[in-house]
Amino acid sequence: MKPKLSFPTSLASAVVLLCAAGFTSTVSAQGADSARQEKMRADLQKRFTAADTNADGRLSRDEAKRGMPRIYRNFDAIDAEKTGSVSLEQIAAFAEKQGGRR
Ligand SMILES: [Ca+2]
Repeated sequence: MKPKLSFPTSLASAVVLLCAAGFTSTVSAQGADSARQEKMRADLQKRFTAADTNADGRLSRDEAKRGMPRIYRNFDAIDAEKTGSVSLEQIAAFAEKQGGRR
């Protein structure tokens, strides 16, 4: 089997994409909106860290029940892969979807 040597290239483009994404959200036309979203993310992170009592970076159903009841109520929807725990990313995506609903 021939080793795939494209990794550095794809890593570089991933970095570029990430930077572009960060740039776009910072200079977004809806400045107030993205500032609000950033604050929401920061709040979420704080609450997530507080709720993650065993500090493994994921929220189990029990941890959600105690620390983030709203997440607990929607646990099955967020934990779509049924892993038994949810990451901050999954919660953030869920929260943004909820917040974006008008
Ligand atoms: Ca945990």
